[in-house]
Parts: sequence; structure tokens; C-alpha cells
Amino acid sequence: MRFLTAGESHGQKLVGIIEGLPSGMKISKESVDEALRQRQRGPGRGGRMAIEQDEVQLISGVRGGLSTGAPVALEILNRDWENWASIMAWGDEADLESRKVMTPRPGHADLTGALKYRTEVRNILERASARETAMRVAIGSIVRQGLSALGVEIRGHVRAVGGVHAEYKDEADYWRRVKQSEWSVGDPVAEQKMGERLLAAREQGESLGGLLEVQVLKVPAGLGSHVQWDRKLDGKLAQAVLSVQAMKGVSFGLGFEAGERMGSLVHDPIHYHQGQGFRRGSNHAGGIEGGMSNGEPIVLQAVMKPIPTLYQPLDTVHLETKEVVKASVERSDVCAVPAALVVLEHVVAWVIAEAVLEKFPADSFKELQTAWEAYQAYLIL
Ligand code: EPS
Repeated sequence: MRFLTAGESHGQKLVGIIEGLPSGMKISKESVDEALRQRQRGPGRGGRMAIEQDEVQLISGVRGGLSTGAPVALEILNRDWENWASIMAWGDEADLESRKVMTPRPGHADLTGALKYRTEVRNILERASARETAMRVAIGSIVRQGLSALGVEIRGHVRAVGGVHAEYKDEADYWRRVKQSEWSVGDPVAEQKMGERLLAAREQGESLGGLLEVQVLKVPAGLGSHVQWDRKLDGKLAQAVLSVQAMKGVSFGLGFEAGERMGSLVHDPIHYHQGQGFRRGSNHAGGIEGGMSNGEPIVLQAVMKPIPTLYQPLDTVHLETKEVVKASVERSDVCAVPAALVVLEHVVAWVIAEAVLEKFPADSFKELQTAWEAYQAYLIL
């Protein structure tokens, strides 16, 4: 299974193609649209989100609510394109001057992209923009629906924003609050402080990053493989997570703390439970050992840096005059951590779905389900 996306932030639309999706998989456009709505939410979002109302168009590969096995083509329109049509036009008539960027923003792809591609900064920032993640959420949502039909659950929460940490309790009440929270945190005290931190950041022309966590529940042991470097599940998840704009680090389970402890306080003792198979007394490994899922929940954390566009900009160099000036200010978000969480859940869904199909190759969802159920039965023997 593979996918490709195309589209600029202020271009006409975002497009995507998924190839290799088994036939006979239930696909709900409403579920995709709901995921897109979730991605647009969050208290730190800027003016753009008031313009967009993301909605997917399913162009091919789905008929009567079921995948056909043919490539699935998708589109999401950029409403803001109306305001950019002359600037983003593909022909000679394009206005290449009025939104030209000569003062690259530190922390953004602006400067390095312009040097590498020998092109104007706008051509870089239009594609580097996190707008592109709308399509990745749509694509992830399609495969997530298949995973959900197999019983796999993916959930996430924000652990910290701008240095304010949520107190995490792995209990039903915490997760109920996460669902209701605009920050995607289950700790109301932290939520309040995050709001205050956001107000202060906005007033100071600053931006905020944070820490995010995604969990994958009810995955069997044996996804991924130890035999080759590029088949390891944690490696693939890390790549997918770090491909999301502004992500600077990823860890699993105990994460970096594992390097601080003695081995006996890191590794998870193995137990056997009749009817459940092999289980662990703890989950410090974050559900992955030897590049394979071990049957415990997969738990990964990621760190997101603050968005590079600052309303109180840092110094940069003017690309023509080489003078030190202030970086350009593009309209932007102050904090997009809750939105990024939705993106992470969906890129993780893609990697898990790929790993499922690698373990259980199938042209139809029925075939996949049969192999999946037989394997689950074998695991608890
Ligand atoms: C982004 C800048 C802002 C964000 C955008 C990412 O867009 P604009 O330049 O139009 O104000 O809102 O995010 C999205 C459009 C989105 O859908 O997430 C950037 O420079 O990366």
C-alpha cells in the first residue's frame, strides 16, 4: 500500500492517491470529514482556519460505501485559493511579485529550500506548510476505518504545551475529558494554565510547541520485523511522526528515561494468562521490542517545536541586499499542538495499516479479516 499527496497551501486544492487498499472495506466520508474538522480545531489557531471548512471529495476507488480495490483518489479544496488565484496561477499571468518573500523565517524551510531548489521562497513555503497535513489526515482516516473494523483503536492526548504539563492518569475519566477538551488534555488544571500561556504568547508575538502522545490499542504481537533495518515498526513510526511539520523528536514507552535506569527497572516481565496469551507486567517498552509489536499498547511521544512564524520576528538576512533585517511575518497560528495530535494519530494509523498488510497480504478485506482472526486465535493458544 502506498500514497502520494500534492498541493500548495494557497493553491486550488490538495490531492491524494492511495493504492493497494483491499476491496470491500467500509469507507465513511462523514468519518473522514469529522477527522478533518478535528484537525482544524484548537485554541491557538490563526485566521486561516476561519476561512477553511475542510471536506473530502472521494473521486475514485469507492463505490456504494465500499472500497473497490482500485486506487482511491481524494481532494480537499482550499477555500482561501479565491484570495490567491492570481498569485498562485500556473500560467504567465501569475503575479510573482506581490507576495514574494525576501526575508526567510528562522526555523522554517524558507531559506534552505530556496537555496536548494534555486527558487523563490514562496514556492518553498507553500509546500512546506502544514496545510498539506489535511490530506494526510484524510488518507489516514480511510485506513483507520479499516483498522477500527479489525478492533484496533488509536487515541492520543496532549501531554504539555509551552512548558505546562498535564497530569496523566490512565483511566476512563481522563480519556473522556481528553475528548471534550479543546487542548486534548484530560487535566482541567493544566488546561486552564495552557490557555493562560497561550494568551501571554499571543500578546508577546510568540508561538508555542509541546509534547504529544499517541497510543495504539489492541494490536497483536508480530507487526514489523527484527530481520531488516527498514522493516522495524518503531523505525517506521518514528519516520512517519518526524515527517509531520515541526516535530523534532520521538520516543517510545519510557523514552529517554530508559537511559537513566538500571535494566531491571526498564524491561517488562513476561507473564502468561490462560485465554489471553503472553502479557507484560508493565509497558516501559511502549509495546515494541526488536522492531515488532509485542501485544501491549504501542505508546509513542513526540515533541513539537513552536511554529517558526513569529509576530515579533527574529533577525534574518535579506536575500538580495544581504542586510540583517527582521524575518517576514506570514499569517500563522500561535499554537497548533492539538491539531498536530490529530495529524500524528492519522500518520500512525497509516504505518500500522501498512504493517498489518505486510503481515497479512490481502486483496479483499474479507481475506484480511480471516487471516487476522486466525492469527489472534493462534496467539492465545
Ligand atoms: C501555515 C500557516 C497558516 C496555517 C497553516 C500552516 O496558514 P496561512 O499562511 O494561510 O495563514 O493556518 O495551516 C493550515 C492552513 C492548515 O490547514 O493547517 C504554515 O506556514 O505552515
